[in-house]
Amino acid sequence: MARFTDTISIRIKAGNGGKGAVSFHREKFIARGGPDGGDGGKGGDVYFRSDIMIHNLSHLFKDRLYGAENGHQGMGNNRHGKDGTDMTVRVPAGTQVIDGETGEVLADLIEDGTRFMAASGGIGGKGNAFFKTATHQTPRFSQPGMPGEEKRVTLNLKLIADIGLVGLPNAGKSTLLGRITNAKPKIADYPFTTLTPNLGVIQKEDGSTLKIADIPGIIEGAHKGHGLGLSFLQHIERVRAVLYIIDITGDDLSYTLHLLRSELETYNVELTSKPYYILLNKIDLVDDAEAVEKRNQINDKNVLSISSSTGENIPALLEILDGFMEYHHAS
Ligand SMILES: Nc1nc2c(ncn2[C@@H]2O[C@H](COP(=O)(O)OP(=O)(O)OP(=O)(O)O)[C@@H](O)[C@H]2O)c(=O)[nH]1
Ligand SMILES: [Mg+2]
Repeated sequence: MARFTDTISIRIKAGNGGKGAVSFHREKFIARGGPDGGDGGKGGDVYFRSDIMIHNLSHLFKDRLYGAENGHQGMGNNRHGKDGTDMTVRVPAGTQVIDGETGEVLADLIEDGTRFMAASGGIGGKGNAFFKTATHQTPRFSQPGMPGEEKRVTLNLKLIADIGLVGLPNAGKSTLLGRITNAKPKIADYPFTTLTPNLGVIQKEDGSTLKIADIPGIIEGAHKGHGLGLSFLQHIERVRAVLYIIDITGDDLSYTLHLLRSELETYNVELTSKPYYILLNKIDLVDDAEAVEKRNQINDKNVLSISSSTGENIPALLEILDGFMEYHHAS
């Protein structure tokens, strides 16, 4: 699996403008032709373009220079130089482009296919033909091209998902993601199997999609850096709804829920005011009596017991997810 990269700093440089040409018209039997040096071409621009097929920034290299082509020189016979080819850096949807010096957010490429010009190419210099005047018929000079813009930018990816999965390590978040979306996350019977966020997509029949983010497990004290900390919560900051995944075989489910919520709250209180559902996972491991007793430990109406392994109650979960999307559109 490609490494998940949250943030990276790179350099960008637009192309310089091409130099204008110094040239004089030559033709048989015409002794002294006029100036015919064409203008230089414009330097290429540097763009960032969001692409939903890319999920992280790991294809980019830290501190590398991403440059566009310089404009070509003007030529004789009034031919203009070719413009330099643009450089387009593809980034995942959800990438912020931040000015490396001022820290200003230059662009937030949320929608798929959004293009942002981050550095513009220099214009080409004028050829000597441009400088011909009534009193100065034979200018022997031309303009150089303007330099292309150059800067350092930091790219910061905040995954864009509709729904975020939150739970203790080993609760079955990744198993659930693998069951209901196209994602194939790593699943294992030990904590912190997931080290970097996974994004899964549910493709609906009407053509719409529902994106779900599976993030590393959270433990008590995560806000103090315990476990993997909380920084990856930035990837679910923009979700529409949160699913708390709790292992039903655990001891005190109410405490687990409280712990998850208070960690989220410490990070960003908005996360706990979003629509949510509590999923008691691994129901296949308990008998009916225990399932009822565990369910009653949680004093909340938004609770559903499921099994990510056997698929029990997954259809009901999918209906709840649809409800979240409608809720969002209505609000
Ligand atoms: N019996 C049963 N086992 C499950 C169920 N869901 C997940 N598991 C098992 O629980 C273990 C942990 O599952 P994961 O999906 O890796 O858990 P996670 O929450 O993503 O864990 P981290 O990535 O470490 O935070 C694996 O051995 C899964 O096979 C379930 O519904 N029933
Ligand atoms: Mg996992």
